[in-house]
Amino acid sequence: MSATGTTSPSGGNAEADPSPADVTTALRICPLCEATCGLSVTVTGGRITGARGDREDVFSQGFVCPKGASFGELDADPDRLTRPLVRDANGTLAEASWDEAFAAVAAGLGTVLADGDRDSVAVYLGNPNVHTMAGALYPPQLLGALRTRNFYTASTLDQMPKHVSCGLLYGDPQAIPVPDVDRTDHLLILGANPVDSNGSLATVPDFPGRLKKLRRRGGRLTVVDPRRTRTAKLADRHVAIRPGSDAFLLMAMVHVLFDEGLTDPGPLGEHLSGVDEVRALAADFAPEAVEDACDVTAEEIRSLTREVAGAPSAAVYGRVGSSTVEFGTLTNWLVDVVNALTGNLDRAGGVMFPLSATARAPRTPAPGKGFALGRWRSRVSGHPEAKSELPAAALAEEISTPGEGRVRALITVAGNPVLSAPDGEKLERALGGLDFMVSLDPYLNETTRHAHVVLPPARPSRTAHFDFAFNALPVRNQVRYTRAVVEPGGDEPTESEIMARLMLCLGGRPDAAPETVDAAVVDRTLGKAVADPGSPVHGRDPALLAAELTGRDSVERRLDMMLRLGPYGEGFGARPDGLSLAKLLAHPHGIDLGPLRPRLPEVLRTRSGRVELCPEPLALDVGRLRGALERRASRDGLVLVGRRHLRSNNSWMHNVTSLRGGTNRCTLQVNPGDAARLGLEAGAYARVQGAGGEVTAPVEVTDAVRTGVVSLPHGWGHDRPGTRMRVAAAEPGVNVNQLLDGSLLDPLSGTAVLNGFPVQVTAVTAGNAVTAAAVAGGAVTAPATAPAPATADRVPRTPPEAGRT
Ligand SMILES: Nc1nc2c(c(=O)[nH]1)N[C@H]1C(S)=C(S)[C@@H](COP(=O)(O)OP(=O)(O)OC[C@H]3O[C@@H](n4cnc5c(=O)[nH]c(N)nc54)[C@H](O)[C@@H]3O)O[C@H]1N2
Ligand SMILES: Nc1nc2c(c(=O)[nH]1)N[C@H]1C(S)=C(S)[C@@H](COP(=O)(O)OP(=O)(O)OC[C@H]3O[C@@H](n4cnc5c(=O)[nH]c(N)nc54)[C@H](O)[C@@H]3O)O[C@H]1N2
Ligand code: SF4
Ligand SMILES: [Mo]
Repeated sequence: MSATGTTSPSGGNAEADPSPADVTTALRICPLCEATCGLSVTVTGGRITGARGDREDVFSQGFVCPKGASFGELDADPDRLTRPLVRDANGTLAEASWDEAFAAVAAGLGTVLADGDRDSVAVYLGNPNVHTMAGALYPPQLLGALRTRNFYTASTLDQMPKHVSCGLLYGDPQAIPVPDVDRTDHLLILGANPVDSNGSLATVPDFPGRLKKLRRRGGRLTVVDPRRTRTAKLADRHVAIRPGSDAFLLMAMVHVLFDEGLTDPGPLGEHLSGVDEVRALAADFAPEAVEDACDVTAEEIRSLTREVAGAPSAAVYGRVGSSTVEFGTLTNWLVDVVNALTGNLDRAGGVMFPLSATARAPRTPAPGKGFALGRWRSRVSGHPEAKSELPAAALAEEISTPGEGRVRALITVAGNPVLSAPDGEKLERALGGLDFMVSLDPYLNETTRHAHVVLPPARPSRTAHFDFAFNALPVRNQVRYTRAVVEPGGDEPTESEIMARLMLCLGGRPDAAPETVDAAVVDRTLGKAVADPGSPVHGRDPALLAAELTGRDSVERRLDMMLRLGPYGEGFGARPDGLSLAKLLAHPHGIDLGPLRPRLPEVLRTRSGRVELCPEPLALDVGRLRGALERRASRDGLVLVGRRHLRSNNSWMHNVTSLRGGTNRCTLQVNPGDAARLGLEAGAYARVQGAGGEVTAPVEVTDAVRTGVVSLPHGWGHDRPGTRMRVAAAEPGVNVNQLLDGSLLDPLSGTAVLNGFPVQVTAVTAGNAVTAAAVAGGAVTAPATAPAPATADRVPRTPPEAGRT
């Protein structure tokens, strides 16, 4: 195993001295959040011993956060699996060879598929899929081969409302405009906390620094959030809205825009349809009509609207807190409606469509096929599909409800839905009843412990990185690629190789070479390209083009092909200065492709060829919003919202010692007024009850949350037996999603309502019958006896049911 540097002039990874004591530096793009910072890592004897921001990175320019700085520690986590696990005849998971593991996958999936029901195999793709090359390259083929309708991802726990609203507005669910943070005069953020999360659906390295720069250059920052977050603290104006009511606020802003004659779409106007329909829909939502529902005064709504409309440029940006809510799709739509009506859609300083180096090259604008929703429905509850996905919240019932079409096998890739999705206990019971489950994951965790086969990918230091997903969302167009920092050993397949072999298992060829999967894609893609009159390679011989591809493995050759055919590509000789893998390797710190540029109408794929500002499904859903207005104003119970911590990442980074502790704890934040009313004391325990169960967590009294709102972070609850995340298990926290029963969804997108749902909170006192076990199970304090570290070869098949506390 040799450490390799990526800073040689060739950009390649010049072979370094193989001596284990040798210290080299190498570049690696950080895969831990959407900011995609360039890291410069120190490698000592094949191990990462340091990580800092790469100052020469064309995009992140040296920025790094505590998670990126802990890249080496995460990479070397001793709890990370290094060999596959296969469940033996006794039902215990034991280490096996890769060939044995793939044989077990081929047999397990083969048996279920042999019955001829393609929907019986479900796929769940978790969040890190968007942070790996493999997650972009193989799932489309995997799903194409399976042709299952049981396709689930973390998107329906996150951003599906944005895909649906963009699909309807622009005809393409991937056409997501991002706030032009560096040039805007006014940034209005709803339900996002980029100072801690570093942004999402907006790839913005050093988001906090850029917000400070915005303020310094005289721009305004407004933050709408029921919590006074670290982002809100940077703002000129913080609007502590009542959770779940952003759709009302934005509707009222639209109302004011029309009412006060502030609409001014500018040059965008000629590409817009549906403006009058939107005006009519907003008629009922005057600020005075919504102020009680939002708990924001009509006066403040009006002045906020005037500020946004009056700014030379403004960008409205909403994320998780505006998405995983009852009116998530409406809210995401209204964000872009305000952007469009104020002329800020597709202009510098507004929100803009990035252009990735591996995207399809721009074409002459023309009407497209549009975006269809609800082409099929889920078997049990009849949820409509969105983007071919069914709601993650419905996976459990699709497994556990008998009948034709029942899910009997599950493939999870980089997902932990037992903690991330509503009602993990129900999902766990369902997983226990599967005929077969395979998980591609480095950890034995709350979800993967149910698998029959666990396939751990090579650690990130041994994996190349290219951001297929996030290069489509950057605040500035750019392209970067980093090769593996340490050469993978022979028995450490990369995620790409594992995914390719998984595909081959489906075809009954578990032992075929993984490269054949990539070669087939290359053949198909080039075959299409040469047949396309708009392509620079039109009419050429695909076999000769394939022979031109460079790269040291089949994945790199695919990347080379995508770069060459892409919008900045060299087009196989057609544009000699253009991009190719070789060119990218010659620029190890990346290539800046310039500021975002207007892209309308070329991005549009709607049937009309216009921005359809008032699509019918959304117009209909406004009826539901109107109905809720009455009920809302009078509601006075407590609702729960989530939060993210800078040193945490969903459910899977609680195992990194240096990121733990301090303020990164699973506490229930309560406003002092509510605490006094409910008799809750700081440090004492509170019982939180919701429709799906209850949890017990320590109370943190803070005026950072508004009244009527409590906050508990997600991704905790590491107290299950049979997992192997020893550091996380020592301080497990509680699973906030156990408070949900999975029935509360944004109906258009199938996205779970994870924010702004009703809870009851009571103080836990000696007298009110909370058992010691309940507190220990849910406590954040280390239980007297930490769960024994589960060894991989002693994991019970059906874990004892956790039972609700
Ligand atoms: N209450 C509440 N719930 C939430 C949220 C919330 O705000 N509040 N947020 C939601 C959001 S935004 C999201 S995205 C979802 C996330 O939902 P999931 O994606 O289901 O959950 P994660 O916790 O991100 O789990 C990631 C899994 O990937 C594994 N992993 C890490 N790196 C790799 C890798 O390189 N390869 C592979 N194969 N596996 C890897 C980890 O071990 C872990 O098992 O959670 C959602 N759940
Ligand atoms: N450090 C860290 N970084 C992360 C992650 C992490 O877990 N930790 N996760 C990554 C992932 S998967 C994602 S998707 C992104 C998410 O990135 P963000 O969307 O920035 O993340 P959150 O911190 O969940 O911000 C949501 C905010 O919405 C607020 N909120 C809740 N309900 C409402 C509401 O009804 N209205 C309004 N206006 N606000 C509301 C919450 O108080 C919270 O501050 O972060 C990514 N980056
Ligand atoms: S901000 Fe995100 S990408 Fe940058 S170092 Fe931190 S975790 Fe990595
Ligand atoms: Mo997410």
